[in-house]
Amino acid sequence: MKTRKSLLYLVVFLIALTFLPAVAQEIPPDVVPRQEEGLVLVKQVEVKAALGWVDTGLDVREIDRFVFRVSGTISLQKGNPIASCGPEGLDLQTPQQPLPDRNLGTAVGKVVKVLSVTKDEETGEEIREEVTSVFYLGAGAEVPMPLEGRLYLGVNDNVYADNDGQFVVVILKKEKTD
Ligand SMILES: [Ca+2]
Repeated sequence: MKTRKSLLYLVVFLIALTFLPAVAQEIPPDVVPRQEEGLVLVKQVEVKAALGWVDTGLDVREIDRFVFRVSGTISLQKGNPIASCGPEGLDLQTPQQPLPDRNLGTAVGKVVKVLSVTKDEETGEEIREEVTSVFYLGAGAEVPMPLEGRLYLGVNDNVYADNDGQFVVVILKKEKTD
């Protein structure tokens, strides 16, 4: 009886195997970087909505042009059914967001250039003087880097702790055409 059961499992497994290629094709085309002329895949980054700004680990230069493709669903308030949104965010703007004129919860990026790092003599605390430039991504955008520095990705929200879900951001770099 036991062997028959395992045989049944094996058959089910083999049938499942034959369907695997079909399943693989169902991945949304936005997530899989298409091989396009002039575009080089740099990396794919998971942007958890509850973590605030995510460091991509990429140092960019002003001459760099990146193409971002964003997918996924997040919640801007865990448990609230109307607070769920895709990379374009909710049809709502608040003055507190990093980009106040864009939708709440939309995907955004920023470049941070550190000008100086000094230590407070008394508290020992690190004082960073930096310049920041935030830009819009939505479901996808081509963005010339506004300054030289570290690239971060996030969601256009000012209260992160109550968020849930994540965006997946595919970062492609535009090759120079001239
Ligand atoms: Ca929130």
